[in-house]
Amino acid sequence: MSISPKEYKERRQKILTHLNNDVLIIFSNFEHQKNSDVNFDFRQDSSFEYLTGFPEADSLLVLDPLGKDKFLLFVRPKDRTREIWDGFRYGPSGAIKTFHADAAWNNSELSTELKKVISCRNVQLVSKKGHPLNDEVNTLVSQVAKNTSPTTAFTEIHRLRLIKSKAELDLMRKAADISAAGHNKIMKEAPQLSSESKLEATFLYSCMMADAKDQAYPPIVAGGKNATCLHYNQNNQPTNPEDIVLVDAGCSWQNYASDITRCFPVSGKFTEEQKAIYAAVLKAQKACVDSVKPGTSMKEIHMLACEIMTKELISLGLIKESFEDAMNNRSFFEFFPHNIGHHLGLDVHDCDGLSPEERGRSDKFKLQAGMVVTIEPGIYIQPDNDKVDPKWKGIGIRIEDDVLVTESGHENLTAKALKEISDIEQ
Ligand SMILES: [Mn+2]
Repeated sequence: MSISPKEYKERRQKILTHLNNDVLIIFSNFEHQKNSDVNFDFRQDSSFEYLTGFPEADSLLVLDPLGKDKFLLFVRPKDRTREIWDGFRYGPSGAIKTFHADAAWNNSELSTELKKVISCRNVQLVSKKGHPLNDEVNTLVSQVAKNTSPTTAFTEIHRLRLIKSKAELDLMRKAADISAAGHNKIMKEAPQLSSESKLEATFLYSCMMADAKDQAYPPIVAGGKNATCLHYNQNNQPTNPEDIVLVDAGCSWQNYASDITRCFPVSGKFTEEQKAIYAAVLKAQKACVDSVKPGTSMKEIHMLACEIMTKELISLGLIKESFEDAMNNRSFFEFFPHNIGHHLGLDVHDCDGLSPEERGRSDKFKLQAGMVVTIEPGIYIQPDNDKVDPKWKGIGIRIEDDVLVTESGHENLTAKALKEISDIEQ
């Protein structure tokens, strides 16, 4: 299971067609130092990955629609010493043989070979500060290219990435299944685990035992009031039996992300207040998942969540206004200060090369079959919210699934992760 060479080629073909006569230059990612000679885990640049599948740092992709050779790569040279220390490198010959580049060179040949391609041409380029070739490429472009063009091809790549192919969906299903199993495992083992760290370890263990070594983003494992911090990721506090734990975690599989949030009581039993908030979020979440279909917009789904949760918050006495006033005043915002969800794919917050409107904040942009979005309403009652009865303070609930838009409606890719109150308590 993986993306075929044919599919990579089709992706490049679409971008080559889009370019007219421009040359496109895309940097790979580069190694980021953690300390001394230790680097952070390397992760390929998503758009570079999308068009090449080439996994190495310090590379450069050039697409030339007018050239005899259209798919060009500059890569790290074969180097016996570096390979003994750091591992295998494909080198230019591997880039051609395994990744089907039309031509490939060592990075050191950049000045002569790239110069030939871009001389007197319009170039589309997004700089990547810190990449070892960044300065050289920018200097060359300013010296020998005709001009730089607006970077429409980058936007186009993100537009293509919005719609997932069958092969991409297979990878995303795999990631979703592994993550769902991880969530179910920690839910089950939580009563025996006394800290956020141990819960996180259990999730990571479950993923890695399924050979998913990478997480799509750092897990959020938030006990008690820590769950009211949206991107809490210290994950280092003890958990108490009376706490709810919010776990927002998802592995990636061949760079494709999953993104699941579940909340459960450490003891296995919700208190009345926890259960009431959980039920309110679950009601909104299920209605929103059910509303996913082609032709609807993320904005509409967001408003549905706001309406349902506003009604619930009014009936629980947390909002003390009429429904109309509460909606007009956006009173829900204090409890639900984020969007209903986001696109999911190579990136956890996918396709950020598109405007927020095109990613879902405008009614104009409708969901289409093949898109994958998260649906993740939440209610967070800040510990310092003095307008509410103290019994509610510090409760934070979010429930998140990954939902594929299909021709006929939707498919919940993460339905296997338990979320019904009775299932959780069992
Ligand atoms: Mn998410």
